[in-house]
Amino acid sequence: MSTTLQTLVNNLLTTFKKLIMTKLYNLLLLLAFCPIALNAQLEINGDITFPNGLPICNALVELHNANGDILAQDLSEADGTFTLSDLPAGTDYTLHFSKDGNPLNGTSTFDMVLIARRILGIDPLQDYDVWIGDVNGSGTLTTLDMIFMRRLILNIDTEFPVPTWAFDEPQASAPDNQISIASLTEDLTVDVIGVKRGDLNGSAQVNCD
Ligand SMILES: [Ca+2]
Ligand SMILES: [Ca+2]
Repeated sequence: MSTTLQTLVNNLLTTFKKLIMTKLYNLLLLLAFCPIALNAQLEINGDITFPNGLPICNALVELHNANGDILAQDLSEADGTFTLSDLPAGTDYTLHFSKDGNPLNGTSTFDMVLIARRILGIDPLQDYDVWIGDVNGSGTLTTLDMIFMRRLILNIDTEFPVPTWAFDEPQASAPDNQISIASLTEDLTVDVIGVKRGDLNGSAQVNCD
């Protein structure tokens, strides 16, 4: 074999080796990232507002799986938004909502008067009035709710029979502070309405600090 031919063969072999090494490297790279690709990292975000559209801050949002394990949590920002990131795709997830606060915040005898006027039909029932006024969780607005509000105002009780804040999807009839997610296969955006129970005229102060 001539020297020129030998050089050509050597060059070809070197090029071939490089090609093989590059392909092998790419394959290893693909395998390394494969688990992440299979276990898609998804996001649930949303907006928590009062019925009038004003934001609700510092509401705790938790994502539970079917076993009740908390997979992620976030507090809503001053603009009412929240984000749960790096979520694995899956089924039977539930979003849970809650908010700390004094049950008396925004609840006064004036709210009792407003409930009485709605019960008596003097004022028409507005959207979310039942969410706000149903402080015993019966699903209806009755004089019993007025009694529980009165007990709270007089410090006979320190809280309502139901959570101080109610959250749910806008179209829910009776809020249960949960939103079910049947299947999480892609990023999801949810709209959430929240109300402070026992505060018909929306006088509750919300501290976003
Ligand atoms: Ca009730
Ligand atoms: Ca009020």
